[in-house]
Amino acid sequence: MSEDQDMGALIGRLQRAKNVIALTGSGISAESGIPTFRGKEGLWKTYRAQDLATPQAFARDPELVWEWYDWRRGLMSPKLPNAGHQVLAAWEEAIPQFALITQNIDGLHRRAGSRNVLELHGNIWRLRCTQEGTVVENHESPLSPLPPLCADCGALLRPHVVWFGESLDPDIIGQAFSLSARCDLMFVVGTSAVVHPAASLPLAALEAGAAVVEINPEPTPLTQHAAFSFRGKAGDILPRIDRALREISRVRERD
Ligand code: BJW
Repeated sequence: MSEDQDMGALIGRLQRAKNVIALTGSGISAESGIPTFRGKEGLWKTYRAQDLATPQAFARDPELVWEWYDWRRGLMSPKLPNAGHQVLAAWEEAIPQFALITQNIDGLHRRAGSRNVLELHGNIWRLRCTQEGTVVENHESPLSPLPPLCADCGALLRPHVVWFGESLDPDIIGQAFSLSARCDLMFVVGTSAVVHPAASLPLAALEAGAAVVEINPEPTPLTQHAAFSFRGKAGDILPRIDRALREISRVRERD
């Protein structure tokens, strides 16, 4: 199928769909200047995940882990949402049953205007008390003191993110699975689709008979199952899909 035919078929599916989901990963923020994890320029090329993104690493050396997160907060702080985030924010308004699920912790979907975002892996702008479990919003960059301490009890704070080997918030992942099991179209944007349980969401959607639309410059383990595969950057492809959708809706309204 040519890309034009693909686009036409996708717009047809999108217009007929009752429940639409977008599942995003770090690739959607790459064009905002935030590094991904895997791949040529990914964070895990320079840092070992097990040294930084596990509860064991934090228990061993909280200062080292906090230095890394503080560095990433500094890097993310001036970054702005890109055209890909903006299209998904617009779809929340334009598509009646639309849900946005992200693995990203950078907060850029909310900054783009998305209001209902299921953040599977937490948010780097929130800190959690290691004693009391209370969560506070904090945008200070750089953080002082480092590592930060709880204002109420003085215990160590940790980033409110999900590390390897930790469970996801059961409410959030529960909602994500129940939405996935009743969607008819799922966009999977900018994720290598290897980290579970997030990578199981498209599989749940497929099992329920949904069509998966993958947007990624590189193939992933999901590609073979995708009904539509757009090999390119989210900041190019999502606006193209959005323009095609608006054009067809405009023609329909006119006729
Ligand atoms: C573009 C682009 C552009 C570039 N446009 N695209 C079942 C099977 C096997 C293992 C497990 C399993 N269940 C659980 C596990 C263990 C583990 C896991 O999945 N490991 C795998 C690696 C094998 N999962 C867990 O531990 C999870 N916990 C859990 O399940 O608890 C219960 C349990 C524990 C242990 C055993 C069994 C059960 C927790 C996972 C937490 C992940 N946390 C991180 C860090 C968050 C905090 C932080 O940022 O510091 O989350 S790891 C990292 O990976 C981050 C991401 O959200 C996540 C996914 O990465 P993502 O977003 O896909 O990024 P990349 O870099 O991988 O891909 C980027 C993509 O973008 C690429 O494809 C590019 O091509 C593309 N791209 N530019 C569009 N412009």
